[in-house]
Amino acid sequence: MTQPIRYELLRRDEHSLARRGRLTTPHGVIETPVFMPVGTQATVKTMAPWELAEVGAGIILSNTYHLHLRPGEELVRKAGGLHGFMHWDGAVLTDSGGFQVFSLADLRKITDDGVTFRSHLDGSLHSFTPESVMEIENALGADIIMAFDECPPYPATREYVETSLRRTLDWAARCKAAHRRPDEQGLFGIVQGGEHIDLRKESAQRLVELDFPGYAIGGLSVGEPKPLMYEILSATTPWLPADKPRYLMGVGSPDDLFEGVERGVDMFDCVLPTRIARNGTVLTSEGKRVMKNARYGDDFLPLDPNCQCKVCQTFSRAYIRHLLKADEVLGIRLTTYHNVYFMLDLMKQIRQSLDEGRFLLYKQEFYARYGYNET
Ligand code: PRF
Ligand code: ZN
Repeated sequence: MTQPIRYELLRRDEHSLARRGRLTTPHGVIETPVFMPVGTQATVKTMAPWELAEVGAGIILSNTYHLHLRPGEELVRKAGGLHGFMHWDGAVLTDSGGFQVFSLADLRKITDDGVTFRSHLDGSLHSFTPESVMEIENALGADIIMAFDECPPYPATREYVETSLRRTLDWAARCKAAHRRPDEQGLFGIVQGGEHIDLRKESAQRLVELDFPGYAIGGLSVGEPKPLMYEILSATTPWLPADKPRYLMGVGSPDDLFEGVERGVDMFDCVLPTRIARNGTVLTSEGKRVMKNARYGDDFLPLDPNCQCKVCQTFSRAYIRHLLKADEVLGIRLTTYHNVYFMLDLMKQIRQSLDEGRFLLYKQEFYARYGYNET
């Protein structure tokens, strides 16, 4: 059997745990560290797949929970999987629903077998088990699929986190056993354990014994202070094998990318760039800008004068502000395009700084210009 997902460690940073690597998938080679734009419903909101390719996306994320509820995995399978359905020939990763069920669904009931819940769309009754989630993810056909896990809330009692972790570890083994397309889709395990570093260690070690082609770190950025998140991250990545990719789930503001890379993370996803774009906020090298602000009314500069994206090469702040104020859909298309370009370009700069052995220096420069305080 050939592994569908292969990771090559190209270079380690001398001053941190940061790594430069390369991920080979059935739909392309991905340079890491990488940022994955979020396409929850088989679309990165407002962006056509050719635009995703244009801004340099190599892999996007989609969601089992949403696609199971609508339009259903059977339709997606018939269309040739997510790649055929949405006409995206880059790589795709599907999250397992182990997070969305807990954040979106109603009347959840969790047992050792799985979770029953009511759809947030129409109240219909559903159940997810490790076996049913693998069946759905096999039908959706992403290159990387995630194990079904429970993401405990923050804060939670240690007792709760421990019980939940036992269940998540058991579910990881059941997912591995139920995966029917192991030579086409790589299944990643997910580390949980809340804020408890001994549980994080145990979680990582037990998953490594199960031997996955990649490991995710879940249960972070769920309301805990950022310094605590970074502390848990620092205590987790050393327990993961150096020759496999590490994915920090649902985390990816510009500072999170630097802090995560510094601690040995290779993959990130976050709705932040696309979500804030739709309320008119753009990311720039000098920090965020709220584009409906009156100060941009007669400002004919680009969104970010340091950005090479097509939007910044073409349109002014004044025009984009006008579109947003008039609720013209082009407005949020342009802010989304720019924000996704910004995140992908930022990660490209991070990779280049790693190649040239100046990652921490670049981090310092970026923070100074963006307006973050060094941590
Ligand atoms: N588990 C899964 N997906 C996730 C998370 C998790 O813990 C998170 C937490 N940041 C985001 N997405 N399966
Ligand atoms: Zn731009």
